[in-house]
Amino acid sequence: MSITITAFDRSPDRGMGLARDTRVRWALEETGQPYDVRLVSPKAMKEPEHLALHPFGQIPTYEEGDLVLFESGAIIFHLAQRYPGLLPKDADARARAITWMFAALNTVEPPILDLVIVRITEGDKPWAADRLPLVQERIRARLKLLVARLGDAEWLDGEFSAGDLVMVSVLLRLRPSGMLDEFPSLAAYVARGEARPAYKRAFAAQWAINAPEPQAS
Ligand code: GTB
Repeated sequence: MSITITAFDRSPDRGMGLARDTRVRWALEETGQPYDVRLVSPKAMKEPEHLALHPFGQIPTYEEGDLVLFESGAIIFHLAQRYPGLLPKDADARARAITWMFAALNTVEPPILDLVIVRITEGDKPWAADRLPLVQERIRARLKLLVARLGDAEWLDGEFSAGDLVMVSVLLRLRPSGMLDEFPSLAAYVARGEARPAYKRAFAAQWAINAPEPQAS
């Protein structure tokens, strides 16, 4: 059954790989599944055809035969359950890897998204300057504990898993702010994720669509 995902026709990050289709592409590459991409404009995302796939009018979506999914975490979880490569065989290790997926999405990603909101989306609001340090401190508090748990390990729990894939993808969103570099062990952890051949293929595929046009001299 062929797989089709959706992505921005032109990602606002201009190819940095921060839009959420990249993590889904990465999971597809890790599990060795070929896939097609349908590019969607911001306007088309809010039209009935796309809303039938994604109730909130966003990307990414996932279609495989009659199965339609949305939410990057759910899509990655589906791929990890269906195809080998992203979850350990041992039941307890598998449950722990799934726990890390949830931790990345529910505990680490929210304060990072708050930072994006306060710096960019609401950066011109009068409260933004007061709110910024509060959000930054919440992120630091959380990441200090993540650093402690990761320790000297290569990955969060034994072999690389879907938990690492989602955590690395979430932490990547912090890079443009410079805050990732405050945590060298996490920056190195993210770099290990980016060094995986599957990540490189996923990044290159989205770059091919989103890379800025060369400027005429
Ligand atoms: N919880 C959902 C998931 O994980 O799939 C969130 C999906 C989501 O936020 N999708 C965004 C979207 O469709 C694109 S990825 N937005 C359009 C809309 O809501 O109308 C978020 C994103 C956007 C831009 C950057 N960037 O420029 O760096 C990074 C990430």
